[in-house]
Amino acid sequence: MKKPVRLHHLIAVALLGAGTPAQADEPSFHEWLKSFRAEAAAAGVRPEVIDQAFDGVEMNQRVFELNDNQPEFSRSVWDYLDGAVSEKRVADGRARVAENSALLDRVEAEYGVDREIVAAIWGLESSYGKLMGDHDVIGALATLGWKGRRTAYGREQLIGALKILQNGYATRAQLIGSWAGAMGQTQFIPTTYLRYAVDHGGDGQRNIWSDLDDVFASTANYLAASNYDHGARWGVEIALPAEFDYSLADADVRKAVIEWAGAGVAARRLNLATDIDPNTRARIFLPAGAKGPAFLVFENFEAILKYNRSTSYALAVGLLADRLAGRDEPVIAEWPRTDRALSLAERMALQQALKDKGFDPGPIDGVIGAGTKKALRAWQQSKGLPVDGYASLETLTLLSS
Ligand SMILES: [Ca+2]
Repeated sequence: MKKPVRLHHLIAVALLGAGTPAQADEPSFHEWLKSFRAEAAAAGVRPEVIDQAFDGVEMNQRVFELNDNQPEFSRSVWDYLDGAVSEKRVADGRARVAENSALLDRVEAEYGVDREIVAAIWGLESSYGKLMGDHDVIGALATLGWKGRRTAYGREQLIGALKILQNGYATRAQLIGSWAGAMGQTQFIPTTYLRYAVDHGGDGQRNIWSDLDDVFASTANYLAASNYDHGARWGVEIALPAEFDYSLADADVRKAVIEWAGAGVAARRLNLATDIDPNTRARIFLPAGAKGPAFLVFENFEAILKYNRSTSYALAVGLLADRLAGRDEPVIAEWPRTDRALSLAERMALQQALKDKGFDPGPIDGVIGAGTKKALRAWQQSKGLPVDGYASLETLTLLSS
């Protein structure tokens, strides 16, 4: 029984950095909050704004649990897509798009962002305005800023939230949102709000909570700033040639569509040679590794990733937008539904194992991002395995043996 013991040991070691163990010299939440006032003041927040914002603020223990269970990172991609692009969400989305058609058209014309993409983000972020989160944003961000794995994020966003109050963009009571401080129907975090929220309705308020003019325009404005290409697709499902070199399915390997077609890559529904501009830059994305569906993704996929760095999220936005646009194109290839998603502890154990073997995955944070995938590919290459960079339970077991 050597293997399981080794795996559990790795998980236990990785978890040491994950939770929020109390330490003797660690400040209490309120002690930390008091000390943070100087940092906020140095960032230009007036003392009376800080007083008002921090009056009665409470630590939010749920924040830590929710941070460790983000569905777009912790669930398998097929499981996540079943919920994110459910038939109900498609039907609700079509109804909400029809109701707001004129406004979505105006926003599309002004910002050059396709209305279905704006609507799909709206659907994923808040179920079209129905679920905006019910956490006190100041309390949630102060909790993240106090301790745990995301203190830098929490502190930066807390200062952002204080600036929103200082500038009079929102009242203290309005600052309600997700456990991570994402607010309103677009779920903007404070720094995103400060940079990209717009007053489209013209009433002087950037109201992403209840003014659909501002909700749609702010989302479109953010995507436009992320180089969204109007009228272009986000991606297409593809079939890979036999004997495909999976090391080419890498976020850093971008080629013109014509080059991919020349290498034997074929779209499942379109003709790559005639239906897509042959010079379009694209990369191959394998959400579930070599065993699952394959996609060729374009610049708009990268723009959606600026909104949320989860590739499952970006894929869900693209697939939902296609459905809202009337393109009923379910994914053709089968997902490996018998696999299960790795837990946070297992993802961290996988990163630690890679690091121990000399393949640097970057920070041991449980996020399987570009750094981890690169390290995983290098390890797979060294073992003569398919180089798909996919973090499965099978991979973790092999790494731990
Ligand atoms: Ca407004």
